[in-house]
Amino acid sequence: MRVSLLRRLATMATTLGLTSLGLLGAGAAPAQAAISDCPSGYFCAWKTDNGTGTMFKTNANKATLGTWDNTFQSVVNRTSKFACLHEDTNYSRNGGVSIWDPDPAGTEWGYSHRTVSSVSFVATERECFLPAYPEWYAATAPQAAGFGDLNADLRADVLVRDKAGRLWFLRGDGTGQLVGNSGWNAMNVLVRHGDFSGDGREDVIAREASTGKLWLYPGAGTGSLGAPKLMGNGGWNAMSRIVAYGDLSGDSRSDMLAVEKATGKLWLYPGTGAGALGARKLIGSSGWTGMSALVGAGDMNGDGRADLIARKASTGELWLYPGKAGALGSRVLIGNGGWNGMDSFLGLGDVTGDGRADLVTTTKSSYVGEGCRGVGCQLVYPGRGNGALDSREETATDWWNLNGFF
Ligand SMILES: [Ca+2]
Ligand SMILES: [Ca+2]
Ligand SMILES: [Ca+2]
Ligand SMILES: [Ca+2]
Repeated sequence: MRVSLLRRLATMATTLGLTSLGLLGAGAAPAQAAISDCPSGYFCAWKTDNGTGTMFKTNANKATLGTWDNTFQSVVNRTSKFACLHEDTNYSRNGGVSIWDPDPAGTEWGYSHRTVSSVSFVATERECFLPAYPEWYAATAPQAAGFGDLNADLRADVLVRDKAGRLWFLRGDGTGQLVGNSGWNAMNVLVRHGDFSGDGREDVIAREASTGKLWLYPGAGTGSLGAPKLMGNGGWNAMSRIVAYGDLSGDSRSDMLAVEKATGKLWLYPGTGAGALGARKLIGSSGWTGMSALVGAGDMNGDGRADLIARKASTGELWLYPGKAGALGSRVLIGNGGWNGMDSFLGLGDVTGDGRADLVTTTKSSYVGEGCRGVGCQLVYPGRGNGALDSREETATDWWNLNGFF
């Protein structure tokens, strides 16, 4: 698996080099009379560098280009999708690909390379050179973790939101399934951890950016989500972080934590087990806005209670706050700096198959690892079962050009 992933990374580097070259021509002095011949909704190309002469146009994928093969010189993309110009036929991602953003108004045209042999139209830039969703592999755990596993097959799952606002369910075997067609970009928080509705299936909680409302999307037990139910009626945009945590209150029902932006207070919102939240309780009096990541990671220290992992922004340290009945205990340092190089943190339970909860991250551009560098490396930090983490393992290189994972 790793070999093929690394090979793909090398391919991407080539791809991106060509992409930026392909865009160098954009914005050159337009010859409006001819470029404007391209109809709305079409991608058009010409063999000349000023859009004169015979015009090629299409609004559908073209696996081969016939007499137009290797002739595109100036191009404009008046479709609402990304146009991928592949150097090879059949939309091959192995050769170079240059990408033209959707531009329905036809205001930006530019030069191509006379190397284009197929054209495809996709919803996200990423799909010009990678599958819509990344590969996710998880080992089968010896027992259910109670969270991180939407379809209850003992393998930890990930939900991925792409830049087009679609939601993908990654079941842990490298495959993915579309579970949300559109609209998910309207949410500015997406979290999950255990069952909030009371049916034993893991659910998703989302905050709607425009209204500050909190919505519960009940899990169907398959990776799909049911119709949303209102869980919090406005005001949630006052929270800088919202974490689906697991049970902290001690009643075996999943709870939520939230950091209040204005005060830095940490609040516990006990889940009722019927899709609602009870009266909140203060569990951290100040300073929580200084944390740049909060993860409901499950039971990291082996005492049977869910714990919280937090990254301190100023130091890049990782702290474990052990869950007690209705409160958090004294914190323990589990990562000694360097964690600011991480982009996302995922608490998914046991992904390595040893029965102990692990921590999964993706990286920022500053990351330099053994087999992957830059943005979008995926790392697994196996939990030791006593709160500590083992050394990272680089598990994938294609977790980038997306819009969040949880
Ligand atoms: Ca549920
Ligand atoms: Ca509870
Ligand atoms: Ca614990
Ligand atoms: Ca594990």
